[in-house]
This record gives sequence, structure tokens and C-alpha cells, in this order.
Amino acid sequence: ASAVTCAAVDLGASSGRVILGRLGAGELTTTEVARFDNTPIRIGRGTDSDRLHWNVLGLYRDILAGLRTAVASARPRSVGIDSWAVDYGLLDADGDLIGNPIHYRDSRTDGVLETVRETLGAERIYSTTGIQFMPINTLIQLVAARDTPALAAASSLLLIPDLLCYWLTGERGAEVTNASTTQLLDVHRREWAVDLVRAAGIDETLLPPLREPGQHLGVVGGSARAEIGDPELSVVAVGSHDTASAVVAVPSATRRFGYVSCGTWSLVGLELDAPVVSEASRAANFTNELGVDGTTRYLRNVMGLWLLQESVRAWAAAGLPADLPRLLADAARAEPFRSVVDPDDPRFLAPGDMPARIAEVCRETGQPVPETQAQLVRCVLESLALAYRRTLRQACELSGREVDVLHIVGGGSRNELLCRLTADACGIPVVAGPVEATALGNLLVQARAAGGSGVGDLTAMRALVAATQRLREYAPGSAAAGFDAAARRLG
Ligand code: LFR
Repeated sequence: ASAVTCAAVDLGASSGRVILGRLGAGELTTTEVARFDNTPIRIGRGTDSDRLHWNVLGLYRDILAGLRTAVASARPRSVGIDSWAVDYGLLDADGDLIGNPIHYRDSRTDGVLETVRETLGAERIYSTTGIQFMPINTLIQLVAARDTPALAAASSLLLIPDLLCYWLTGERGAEVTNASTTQLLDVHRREWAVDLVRAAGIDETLLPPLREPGQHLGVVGGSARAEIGDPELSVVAVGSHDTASAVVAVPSATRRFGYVSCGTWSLVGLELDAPVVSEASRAANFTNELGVDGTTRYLRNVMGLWLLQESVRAWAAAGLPADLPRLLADAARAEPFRSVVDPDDPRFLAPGDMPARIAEVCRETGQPVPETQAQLVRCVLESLALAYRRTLRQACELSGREVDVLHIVGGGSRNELLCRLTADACGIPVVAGPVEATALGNLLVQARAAGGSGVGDLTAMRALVAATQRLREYAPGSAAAGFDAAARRLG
């Protein structure tokens, strides 16, 4: 049986990469061929209405260059693209991009979530879409943009990976795992929730036809063909929501697992066969995002390593030490449980002075304010571990499931202190890795679409990941009581 070579484009909130994979029976090897920064840009009009944008053209240029390198070194038969969720570009009737995609952390959605909940009804939205209420959701962004000239001029809306695939092939569509995050999709029927979309005052004809992971989208065309240097490279839909791809590559041998997809965000939850849209689930604000192969990703967004990334950014700007390995080593020796915060405090969502905001929350909850960088890092990591525990327990309660192991995948799985604290907090073993779970999930779906051997259902894919990738296990230690006490401080 022969192996297949594919290329994964994986765009995260802080960087993007192009990764080549060779996949076959018992074989899964990867090589990173390109890595580039993804730095949002604020653009003003000389007023206070600056908007935070993604540099989507720069990303596209870096993807083309990365694919050119990939083609030159290994001739992949296909490429798949995944990225963060919820954000979109608008096309006019000629198929040209209108304006520049806006970042989900932009302030244009301030206060809109509450209006949408009141006017459309939180119960109705949740029972139809199964999606947690967050200001970043496409539904909220579109309502915030409702009266803008850009939206009035638009004839189609494409989510970020779909937009990039459109530029490569000329084909438009909405890959379903990512479409589910918009809060515009009927989670039960796996179709656009047309009535809800209309009730929100959004033109439903903006939404393109849905497509499933594994679908062949087309061959690279137009200027992309010459730029990439392979007229036969085919573009395949993958779990284009990065979290959907990451969950494909959770190396679990059983179904009794929880996961943390740990990057800028921490997505904490379970894989289910069907959505849970109970009243209790709505009250706990759990989400039912669609996964690959008809699965449901039942999870909550925890604010994640964003708290640490933004703190490091603030320190670097202030000329303070900002070397992450060093900061983590100091945090490992810092006093445990000095102060903890709820990472999901809405004040932490926007870019800004994170150490100051964390200090403010510590003060408000009657806890000591972090005075050193090590204390602050320790506070963030213990707060995350505690949030993982709370979220995992809730997910189990609300779905009636039990888990024996928690998998941490993604960049955060490299953070040993975080993994150890999480095992202690949750009281079950943590398996850390793979670091590039998202790219692996992206590659696995492509290899299967190409008929690759050894890449069958999710169980087979996960077994292949487990057999080939470096994983690390953390047994729970003795700090559970400390976490119990810290949890009580948060009420
Ligand atoms: C993770 C992620 C989350 C989504 C957030 C914003 O990268 O895709 O799943 O809620 O980014 O899009």
C-alpha cells in the first residue's frame, strides 16, 4: 500500500504554517515548510473608530509562498486549509473582496450580544444552533454590521478558510464544521438556519452552499497556479475550523476522553454523537460545534493562553523580561494558589494591558495582586487549570458521560507546568500532545479523501496518531485540595 503526501495550511491567531505530511499504513510524518506571523492591524480614520483587522492578503501571499516550497520539495497531491472560526470576508457581485476582514476581538460588537439575545430570544437561538453565546460569533458580528455600506454591497460571505480556498480555486462554499461556529446554522439539520438568519435582519442569500470535510473543491487555478508551480494541486475541504481538525487528531484509544485544544484559546470538552441543547446546557453556555464525520464537539471556550500571550506582549513593550521558557521556569517555583481569576472574565477579551486587568480582578476578589512576573504567570496557569476542571466536569454532567483521561493537544501541550497543574486539578491522567494536532487532523482528512491506506474512520486515524507522534503522560499529583480551596475563592 502506498503512502500519500498532502499539505496542510493551518492559520492560528498568532502564526500560520504550511506543513507537509506523508501518510500511510503505520506512517505519519510531517515537515514544517513555512511559518509566518499573523499580526492583526488597527486601521483608523483619524477618529476613535479604529477597527482591528486581519491581514488576509498578507496571509494569502505567505500561503502561496509556502505552497510553492511544499511543491518544490515533495509534490503534495492536495492541500487543505484550516483557521480560527467565526470571521469572514464579503464578496461583491463580481466576486471581489469588499473591504478587509475584521478581527473578532474588534470592539464593534460591544453590547450587541445582549440586544440579539433579547430581540431574537436566547432559547430560540440556542435550541436551533446549539452554539454558546459569545460576542465573537458571526451572528453577533453581522448584526453589529447590519447597516454598513459594506454589508449592503455584499453578495456573498465566506469564512476565512473558505475565502482562501476560493482565491485558490474560484469555488465558493461553506465548510460545515466552521459554518457551525457562526451561530447561523441549524445544528440538528446541518443546514443554514434560514428563519433565524432572516429574523436577525441578515440576508440569507449571502450564505453559500455547505460542504463537508473530505470534499474535493477544485484544482488551483488562475494566478495561484503559476505562483504555486503545480497545475494539478487539488484543494480539499478539511475540518476547516482548526478546533475540528485538532479533535480529529486526539490520540485516544477509547471514547471515554475529554480534550483541551490548547492554543490562543482553550477549547475544553467532549466528543458526542449528538448535540445537547438542554436548558441546563444553555445556562452553562456550552457549545455544540460540528465535528468531522457527523460528530458533535461539545465544549466551552476558555480564554486560554491569550492571557499569557498578551501579558508577555505588554512586558516586552515595557522593556521587561519576556522570554517565555524563563518565565515558566520561574512560575514553576512560585508560591502555589496565591491568587486565581476566572479566565473568562469579558474584560480579558480585547487586546490590552493584561497584567493590569488581572491585577484588578485579583483586587476585586480580595486576593493578593501578583507583584512579580512569576506570580502573574503562576496565577494565569492555575486559573486555566481550574477552568479546565470546572468545564470538563460540567461537560460530563450535562451530557451524562464519563471520562478516564484528558488529552491536551496543540501548542499548549508543550507547557509542562500547565499540563501538570491540569492533571492535579482534574484528578485524572493528562496525555499531552501532539503539538501540531490541528495540522495532523487536516492532513488525515485529506489522506482519507485520497483513498490512503490506514486512514479510515476516526478510531483508525487516532490510532495512527497515537502510534506515530510523541506524547507525554502526567499522572495527577497531590495538589487537588489546593485547587478546591482556590475554586471557593471564585465563588
Ligand atoms: C481556536 C478558535 C476557537 C474559536 C476561536 C475564534 O483557534 O478557532 O475554536 O472559538 O478560535 O475563532
